[in-house]
Amino acid sequence: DIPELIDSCIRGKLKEAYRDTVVSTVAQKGALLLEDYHPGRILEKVLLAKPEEILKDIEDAGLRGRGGAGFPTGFKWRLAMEEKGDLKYVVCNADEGEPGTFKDRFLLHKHFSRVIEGMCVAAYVIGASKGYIYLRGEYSYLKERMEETISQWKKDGLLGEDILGKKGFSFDVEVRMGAGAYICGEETALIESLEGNRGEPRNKPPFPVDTGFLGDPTIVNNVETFLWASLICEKGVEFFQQYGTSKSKGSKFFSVSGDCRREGIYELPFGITIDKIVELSEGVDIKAVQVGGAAGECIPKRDFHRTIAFEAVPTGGSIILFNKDRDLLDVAENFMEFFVEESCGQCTPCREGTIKILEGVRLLKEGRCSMSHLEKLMELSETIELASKCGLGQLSVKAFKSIVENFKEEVLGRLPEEG
Ligand code: L3W
Ligand code: SF4
Repeated sequence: DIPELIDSCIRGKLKEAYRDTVVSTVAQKGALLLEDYHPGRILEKVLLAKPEEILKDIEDAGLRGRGGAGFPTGFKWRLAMEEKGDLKYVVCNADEGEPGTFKDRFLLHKHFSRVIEGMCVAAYVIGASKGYIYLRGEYSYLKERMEETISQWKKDGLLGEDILGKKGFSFDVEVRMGAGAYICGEETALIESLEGNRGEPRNKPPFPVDTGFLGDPTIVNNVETFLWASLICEKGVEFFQQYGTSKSKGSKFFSVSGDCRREGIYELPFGITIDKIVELSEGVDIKAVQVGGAAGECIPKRDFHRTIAFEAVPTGGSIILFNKDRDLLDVAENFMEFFVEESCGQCTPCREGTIKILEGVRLLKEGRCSMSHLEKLMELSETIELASKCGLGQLSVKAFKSIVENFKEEVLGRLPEEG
């Protein structure tokens, strides 16, 4: 209901010129009912049930990973649960590094206990005894507070041996720092880094669910995924499913920034149109919206009817608005510089290809790129997508390609006349 959405958005309007404020279209019924939360209460309930019953709820809810790829969380947990062995791990991917994404920072700051509780639920389901939170290097200022909360959980018997008196259920959590490398958000690079190695992606398969941290079964989930898992256990499957589409259930946290009056964190239902987000955030003269950060698609105004969902336009949470005065080649250049800098250098298509695309974008900006060179850049982009080893390389050219394809007039207008 659009009027109701706008109304609740305005009531939750940004109270301060700071991003840690939530605007929500689902404030009345969504995750923002977090105020009545008491650490450990969900866990008490969970420990009365069998791990299989809890897993069934996560599966029935249709929770999908909130980090970007949307892999079914319940299925991932089931694969890890079915693995044999005493040592299993739960890893929270808090290496939020996608340009334009800052929703996990908010969740770690304001709702960290929820995240720990979600990790405990996961540990109970898969039979893990140790958890790690891999925190983005730039978020080091959150570490002390997070560790204080973890200590309190230990004091309260919510972490440690025989949690809440449940014989045999022991689980401990530790914060480990990243060092500012975007690639460490890729789960296998993250695991390498946790092991003390250089953060470089591994080949997949094997997947971490069977061969993860130190070679043992490991689940890696995004911060927000754990938060939703705890909410599903607390409020039930129906609560979670009240929003969303048939393939992307629930609502999601988004970081909205760029040329709008209300930048901030938004909790919005999957299935929302890009148009609606522009309207809610009070974007002015918006000609393009970048969905999914540097690794995402640049959507033109004529396509703002498209919806945000894993089966439509997917995102881990980053939405950046660009107004009519922005040069989208500046945007492409900025993103390509980012990937050149962040490529781990392990495979050639990504290491060398991103440099070639960046050079091409600069030629385009200077009006020195011929049509045939542009065609070669598009071909090279496909090679990079197909031949790169990990998501970073595969998605590194998505923004560039979508800018060329979706803003043809603007880009072709930059070719030299003879081109
Ligand atoms: C078991 C199989 N598990 C897939 C698991 C896999 C992973 C998840 C998604 O990320 C996006 C992109 C990047 N058996 C499995 C299986 N899995 N098949 O499902 O896997 P995948 O390969 O589809 O995607 P991905 O390469 O993990 C691609 C973004 O994620 N990205 C992530 C960054 C996230 C953060 C964060 O959460 N803080 O930084 C990194 O590349 O942009 O959108 O768990 O194991 N047959
Ligand atoms: Fe490293 Fe890029 Fe290859 Fe990924 S695609 S392994 S980031 S060089």
